[in-house]
This record gives sequence, structure tokens and C-alpha cells, in this order.
Amino acid sequence: MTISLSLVTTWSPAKDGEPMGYGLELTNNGDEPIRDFQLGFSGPARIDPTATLENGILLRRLSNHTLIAPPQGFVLEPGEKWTAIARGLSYGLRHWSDGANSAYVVLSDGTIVTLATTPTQAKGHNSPLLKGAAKFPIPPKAPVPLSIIPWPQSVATTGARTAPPGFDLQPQGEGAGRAAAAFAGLVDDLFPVEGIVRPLSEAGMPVSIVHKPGLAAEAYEIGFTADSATVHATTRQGMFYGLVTLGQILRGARQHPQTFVFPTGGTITDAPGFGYRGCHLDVARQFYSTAEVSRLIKLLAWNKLNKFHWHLSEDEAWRLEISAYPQLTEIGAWRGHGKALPPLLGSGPYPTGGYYSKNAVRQIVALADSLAVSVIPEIDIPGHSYALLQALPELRDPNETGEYQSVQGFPNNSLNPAHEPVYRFMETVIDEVLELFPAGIFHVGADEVPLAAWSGSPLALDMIEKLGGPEMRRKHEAQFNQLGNHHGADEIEGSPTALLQAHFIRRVHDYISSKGAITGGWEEAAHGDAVDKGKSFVIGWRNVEVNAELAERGYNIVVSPGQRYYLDMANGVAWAEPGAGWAGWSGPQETYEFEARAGFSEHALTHLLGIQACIWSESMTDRAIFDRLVFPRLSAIAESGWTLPERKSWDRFKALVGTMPIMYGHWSEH
Ligand code: TNX
Repeated sequence: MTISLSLVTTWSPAKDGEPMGYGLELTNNGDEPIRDFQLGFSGPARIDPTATLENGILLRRLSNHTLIAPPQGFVLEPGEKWTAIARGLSYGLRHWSDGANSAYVVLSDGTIVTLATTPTQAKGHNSPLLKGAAKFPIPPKAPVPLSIIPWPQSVATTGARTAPPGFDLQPQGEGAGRAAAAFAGLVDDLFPVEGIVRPLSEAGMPVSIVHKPGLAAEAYEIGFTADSATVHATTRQGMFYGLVTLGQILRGARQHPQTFVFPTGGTITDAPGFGYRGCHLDVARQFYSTAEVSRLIKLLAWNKLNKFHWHLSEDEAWRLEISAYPQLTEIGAWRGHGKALPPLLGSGPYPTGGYYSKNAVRQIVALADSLAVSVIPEIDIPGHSYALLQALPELRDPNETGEYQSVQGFPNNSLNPAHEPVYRFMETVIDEVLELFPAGIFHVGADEVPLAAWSGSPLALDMIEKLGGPEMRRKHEAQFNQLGNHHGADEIEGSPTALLQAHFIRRVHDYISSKGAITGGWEEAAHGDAVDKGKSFVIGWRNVEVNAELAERGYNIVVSPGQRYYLDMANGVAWAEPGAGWAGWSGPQETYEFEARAGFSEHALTHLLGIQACIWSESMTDRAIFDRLVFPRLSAIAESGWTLPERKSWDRFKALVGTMPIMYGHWSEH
């Protein structure tokens, strides 16, 4: 008997009186009938509580993992097809990467058969699906003769020569030595065959690296002569950035000699517009190996980004080794059929996942430090904690009943602020995390706590009454079992949930402060003024306006609006573009032209720390999607973080950005 099954998924939006439909078509290509089977699938889109299923039975659903069965007694004969259709999804599919991208059948004897899945077909759509980074060919003539991204503060170079084949680095002093070694390692990794650092005997052009007091942190100057260059800076970071600029000029002139030149005289003086130039990576929805994280950090350094915000925990997984709680990674780092965490976001029936050992973290932090990148760990609490609570169920209120759901469809996913053991757990985690990450910042998340969170917890209800009185308690009791009413984020402000959340964040924040560290959070950390503004910063993400509003209120702010800086959002509105759509879409030009400072008063500007790209991973189910979504928008954000608004130019950027390296090397064919 050969079992051979295949799944095709389809999407038809509501149109002309026809309801929306998400179709699942299972074909039996084998030679035996199959009966009493189940079909499991996952991908970014989910069949949520408002949905109904035609011609099928819904067996289980957890976020975007769904297990269904055909109607009772149904037999799938060889050559035949079973079609079930889900309707009434509260959030429809928008892009080809939204649908199921892993699926399997559980046969009546428990055997699991993995199915080949193809991208979801949208009704009426037949243009090629896009993957891989969009190409930005180098034009024969560029608006500027030097290839540098982000563009420096002042470029006053003269002359043009054939690019030297490489540099012979001549550092003076310890800081210069470290900057030179970091640069040599970086170019060796990013551009292994180019020999950018090479000795005089191989025609390396001498480059002196010299300490000069009095320049700003991260600032540098480069002086050119006909056959040498000198980098001056006060800090090791500044020296390193000077070398990166030189490396970029050399690469442009060497790889594209018809367009770019290498100078023979004059100077470049440079310093960043913002001190915080970040990139975030969600390693929970999809796991990225140490090698991948390391490469991303190298790309950040090449873009002069200086903060790596590492999103280490989520509903879908916990990714950091914590010595006191091995269950976190034993249970929380792996998803699979029948496990504490089901297959999600395309992770398939067999266990997949991973976590970072403490050794791996130390290695990554050291690499980042050498490249002038500091690493900010995030443990996302009190919401987004489903994986952690699956690993440590004793952290739940033992008398909690009922169910609430997060916006991503996770049941009862939030650490309970009224349950004392939760604080002991958090203190242990904070201790271990701060020991690993020398930047002295602990990001607590604080985003998207569901409105109905803890409404079935007697401990939580008592605490609400204590903090807000009996009316608040009644209000929260009314949320009991409100599955559809999951709104979190800013929409919970003023609610009993926000009261508890603020209490929790305040206690955790006080502990972090007592260790001398700064607390980071998403914008919701500001609910109820839970954090001391002098010892924290928040990241505005839900819209553009919130950033200036929070800064006006005195919060230190990092700007990362979903609408422009979330790199999981699609590059365009078309079905053919992969990515998410809750915040719309943003092409490279829209992302480039966004200005973080717009709408800030003089006072608010004093609280604007900088900007951040966020790589959320729900839709990064394939590395070619990653490349399409992240590049070149990462460089667009990097330039906006460094280059002052009046010196930004999309025409220049688009002519130069084709010289920048990408993560995996997938380029779009269309
Ligand atoms: C909202 S941004 C979230 C994340 C999702 C992201 C997808 C934030 C603080 N919460 O959990 O991954 O949207 O774009």
C-alpha cells in the first residue's frame, strides 16, 4: 500500500455577495482508500473562533495550528479529493505567505504523513509569487561618485583613482588595534574572496588608524592622499565606522568602476544623527541559528546600526537557556504534533526549534561588542508567555478557570500579576539575563496583554478590587470567557487588565532598576506610568503618532512604527508580495522617506533616542521571504538613523544600495 497525499489551499476574499472562503483540498494520490484520518496544518493565517468549517469537523485549534477531520464516515478514495472550506475568518488572507505552509495527516493508526504544501492560491491571481530581495542595479551614473550607506555628514573629497585592491591597516594604540581587528574579521566574513584587508606586499593601501581626542562617540574623520588614508576618532566605535566607510568606498569603486571612484584627497567627517539605531529579530516564531544571528549582526555593523534587540521569548517558543529552569528550553523551545507546543507558523509535525545556550549567547554578545553593536535581550512578559506557561504550569493561579485569548489566538497566555511565585521566577530570570548581557538593559515586552486576561483568576480579581475597587472587579468579571474580545495593546488602557499589567511591570521594573539596569518595553509599558522615565525607554510601534505623544510625556522613545519600520509588513499591497498586512505595506521608498522626527516638538525631541527596524518572523517561513522583506529596507532604516533628514536622498540611496550585502543571497527573479 502506498500512501500519497497532497494539499492545496485556496483563498477567495468576500466579493459580489459571495462569502470569503479559505479552502483546504486534500487529494489521495495513492492506491488505497483512507478513512478516520485527521488533517493538521499551520501558517500565519488562522481559523479563529469566529470561523465556521464547511464539510469538515474542527477538532483542535491553537493559534494558527488547526486539526480538522472529514465528516463522520467519510472515505477518501484513490484519485479523489476532499475539500473543506473555512469561512468567517476575522482576519482574512492578504499575501501568498499567509496560508498554510506545512501540513500533515494523522492516519487512524496514529502514523503521521507529512504533506507537500504549495503556496495558497488566491482566486483570480496568477502573476508570479515574489521571493528574494528586490534588485537595485547600479546605474552607469550615480548622483554621487562614492558608494557609502548611510551617507555621511560631510563628504569633501577630491580626485579619483583606480580603487586600491585592499587596505594595509596600521592601527596606533589599543582601541585602534581592536577596531582594525574587528574590521578585518568583518570583511573577511562578509566578502571572503575580496581581500579587502591585505598586506603591503599584496598592494594593500596603507590606512592609519589614529586616536584623536574630542570627537563625539561614534564620530570619525577620514583624510585621503593619493596613496594612503588616515582614520581619526576618539572611540573604538568611531574608528571602526571610519573603516566601514572606507571599505564601502573601496568595494563600490572596485566592483563598479564605471560608476564609483576612490578619492585621492580631501576629507570625510561623520557622526550619527541618532545614538540608538536598532534592529530587532524575533527568534521565537522562527528559530535562527547562532550562525544566522551572527551574520545578521555583521550586516547591522556594515549598516552602522548599533543595537541588536533580541526577542527571545514568545507564545510560540522560549529560546534562552536559563539554568534555574531547564524546562523552559526542554519544553518551550520545540514545537511538534502532540507536544506542549503544536506546530505553528509552518513548523511541521516533527519536533523543530532550538534555543541559545549560554555559551552561544556569550559568543554572540562578544562578536556584537567587537562590531560596536550592543545586545538588548527581551523576555516578553506578562503577555506573549504561552510557551513559558506550558513549560512551567505551576506559575498559573491554581484556581484559575475559563479561557481568554490573545490577538494571535493563544489561550491564557499571560503571567499572572497576582501570583507571587511569578515574581520569584522573574527575579531569577532577570539575574541570569543581566549576567549574560553586559549592556545592562532588560526589555520586558509588555505588549498586547489581552483585555480579558486573568478574568477567571480569583487571585487576580482580588487584586483588582484592592487596586481599583469593587466596580473594577465587576467590570473584569464581565470579561470571563470572552474569547472574541481579545484586544490588547493600547486598547486596554484604563481597563482592569491595564491596572494589573502596570502593577506587574512596576514591580519587575523596580527589580531591574535595583540591579542598576535600564528597562526597555514596547509602548504599552507606559500604561499607568508603570516605569520610571529616567530609567527606561519604550518603543512606539502601533502607529506613528504615539511616538511624539509619549516623548511629550517624558518617555525616552525609540521609533518603530509598524506602518514603516516593521520588516514583516509586505513591500506592496499585491497578493504576490509575501509578508504581513495588519499595518498595511511599505515599499523601500516609503520606508526610506519616513522621518522619525516629524511631529516632535522641541521638548519631545530631547526624548527621541532613535529608530529601530523590527524583524517579526511569523511570515519568514522561508529564507527567501526573509531576504525579500528585510532588504533593502534594513539599509533604508539604517540611513534614516544616521543621516540627517536634509541630507537624505532616495535617488542617491537607490543608486547605491545594490552594493550592500544581504542575509542569505536570495534575489528576486522578477
Ligand atoms: C505585533 S509589535 C506584535 C508582535 C507581532 C507583530 C507582527 C508587538 C510589540 N507585538 O507580536 O509579531 O505585531 O507584525
